[in-house]
Amino acid sequence: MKKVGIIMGSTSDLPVVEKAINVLKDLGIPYETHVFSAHRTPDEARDFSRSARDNGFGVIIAAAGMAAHLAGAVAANTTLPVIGIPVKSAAFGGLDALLSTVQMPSGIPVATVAVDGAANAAYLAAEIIAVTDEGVREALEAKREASKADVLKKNEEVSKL
Ligand code: RP5
Repeated sequence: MKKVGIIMGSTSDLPVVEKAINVLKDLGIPYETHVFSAHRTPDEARDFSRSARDNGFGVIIAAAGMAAHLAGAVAANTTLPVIGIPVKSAAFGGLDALLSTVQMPSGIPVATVAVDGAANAAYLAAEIIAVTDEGVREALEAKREASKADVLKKNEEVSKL
């Protein structure tokens, strides 16, 4: 199975990124986690991105806050699908990171999830892996069924109030 690369601009992003790690663990998808900064370690970020396909990755998740150029810088150096997580910081409620991540030029897409939307980044990565992996497809479908059963149960409880 292809691996998911999870990279973040700083260890300060880790509390958000952990939600993505937990989803991938739960679905049994192999992943690697790294800290690469588009600004502080641009050479390492570029080298990782350029070699990612040959190193067995199928998709890359990139999380960054503030002037969040990491996902775009990764996308510039690979044709693997790149999913961006804009991370909320003290200023602007994460709008700065959202716009920096989502506003990519034509031809270099970054599939951007919600601010701090790390769980959905992992689910989207899983859906990409599931295009060619039957086991992951089944795991995703089981998750959706469990989520549906949970909401139906809550509906029943609420309707008795
Ligand atoms: C970004 O700047 C990182 O992704 C992080 O969200 C933000 C702040 O980084 P630190 O100053 O906490 O290392 O590059």
